[in-house]
Amino acid sequence: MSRTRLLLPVAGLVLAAALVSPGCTRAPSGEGPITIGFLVKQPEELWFQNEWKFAQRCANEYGFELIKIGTPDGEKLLNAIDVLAASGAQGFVVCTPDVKLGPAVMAKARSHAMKVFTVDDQFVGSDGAFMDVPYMGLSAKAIGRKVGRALYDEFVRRGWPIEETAACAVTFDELNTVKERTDGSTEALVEAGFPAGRIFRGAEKTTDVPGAFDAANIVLTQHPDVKRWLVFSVNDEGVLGAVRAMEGRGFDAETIIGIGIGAGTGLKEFDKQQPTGYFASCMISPLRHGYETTEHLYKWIKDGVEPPGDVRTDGVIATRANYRQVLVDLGLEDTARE
Ligand code: FCA
Repeated sequence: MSRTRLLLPVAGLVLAAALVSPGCTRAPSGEGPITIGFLVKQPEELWFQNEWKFAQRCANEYGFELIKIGTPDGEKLLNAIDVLAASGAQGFVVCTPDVKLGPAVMAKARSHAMKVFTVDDQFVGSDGAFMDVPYMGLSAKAIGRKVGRALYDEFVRRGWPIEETAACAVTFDELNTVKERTDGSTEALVEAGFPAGRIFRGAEKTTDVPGAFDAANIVLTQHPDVKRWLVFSVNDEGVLGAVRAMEGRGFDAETIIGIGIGAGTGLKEFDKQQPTGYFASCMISPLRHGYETTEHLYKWIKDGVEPPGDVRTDGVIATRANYRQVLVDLGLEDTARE
């Protein structure tokens, strides 16, 4: 029997939850089979698929059951927790679709005596402060700064005249971990000497390629005089959406320097024969975010080992020239682009 079940958010989940009374099938910690959930806000995003892949590797190695559910909104997330409980799960790793759901998620988890480990996006309580729930996220400001520094270095290397150049920042300030990234890039660019007045921000409604495409198009319409663009954003999707919008207006690899943050989506650009405006990526680790979070939760459930409260992971800049080696170094060579 397969240890994996991939459950998509369908109405049946609600029914399944309603049929089983909370907690009645769950084995107490330390005895019986262990089942863990892994809930992600954007199951269509490669980052989250890769987190699932590495969480599954952890489940296979330790021999527990992993249930993966896409939870793009609050209702689906709360329903999924009931479904996990009905399936006997003792806990779950979660990247929430909205950080403000933290108190509701924790109340629901408590009602089922389930343990929770948060990944990528940190729960925020009703007082606006981050909640004290185990968390693994990015060193977001430092990663953003690396992107800003690398953009500036390439801008200087190409000898672009500043009066023809501007930076397009595709932002999503509602979510702290991604705001820190674009703030860090802005900070590093300005510190290096790029004029703050030539950094134009476009707020995206969703952190995906279409959201970034729309945000960048507004910036482009507002600044038709700009001839060369630096591009940064909250993730690979943000930079790719902006690059696609720029291509639609005649910009290309010669006139765009885009640097993303991720470990999959942007790399597809490096496989294209002709370089595109996606110049580099700050590569982050879905292996750590998928495997280690799940491992911490498993040991917490099985052996009562308290997980670390707050772990931050770093990123490394990769270009067309060296990204294959960076993939190997990060242990991602087999999985990042499947
Ligand atoms: C957030 C972003 C994702 C990914 C992750 C590490 O959840 O929305 O794209 O960058 O952090």
